[in-house]
Amino acid sequence: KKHQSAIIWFTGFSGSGKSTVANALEAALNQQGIHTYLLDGDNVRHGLCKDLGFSDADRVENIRRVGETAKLMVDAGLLVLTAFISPFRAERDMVRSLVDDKEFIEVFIDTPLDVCESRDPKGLYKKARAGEIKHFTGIDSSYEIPINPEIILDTSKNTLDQSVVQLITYLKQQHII
Ligand code: GGZ
Repeated sequence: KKHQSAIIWFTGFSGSGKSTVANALEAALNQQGIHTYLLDGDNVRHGLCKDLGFSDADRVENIRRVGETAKLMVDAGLLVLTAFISPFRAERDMVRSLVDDKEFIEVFIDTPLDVCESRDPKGLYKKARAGEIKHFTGIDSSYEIPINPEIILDTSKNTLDQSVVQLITYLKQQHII
């Protein structure tokens, strides 16, 4: 076996860089022959969670389902990466409690909101400011910052390569890869 199974849980605002960093990390891991699966809005919110929106209750249920799915994948021996805003501490901690201590790696993508908003790759912040989208995280829906994340990254201060190197270094130190 080339690796230990674990959940690498990315959390942060829309536009913070979660998916970008998770995708780059996944590519680097796959290059080393490590079998991974990346759960994100693209493959979850159109299927498993397509009945859910962005109310607090729906986000709680979204993260619960993603967490339980990630746990099953850990049982199957995978290194799982997840990229969801996951704005609430209680749900992130709930997922942490589903697996062994060293199997949950919380990665806080601590890119400042103003940077995320200026990136606005899908124009969603603009719509939220205009009131066209309600309950948008950072505008009129809350984000609870992680208290003890295993890793903190700020994609406005570090390059993508630097972020990936920091993550790979951590995974090696922890003997996960
Ligand atoms: C936050 C929203 C919203 C609202 C649509 N609030 O940048 P994106 O587009 O690709 O990432 C955001 C994604 C967030 O879905 P998650 O499943 O990660 O959220 S949570 O963990 O809170 O359940 C954004 C888009 O969906 N989006 N409306 N109101 N993000």
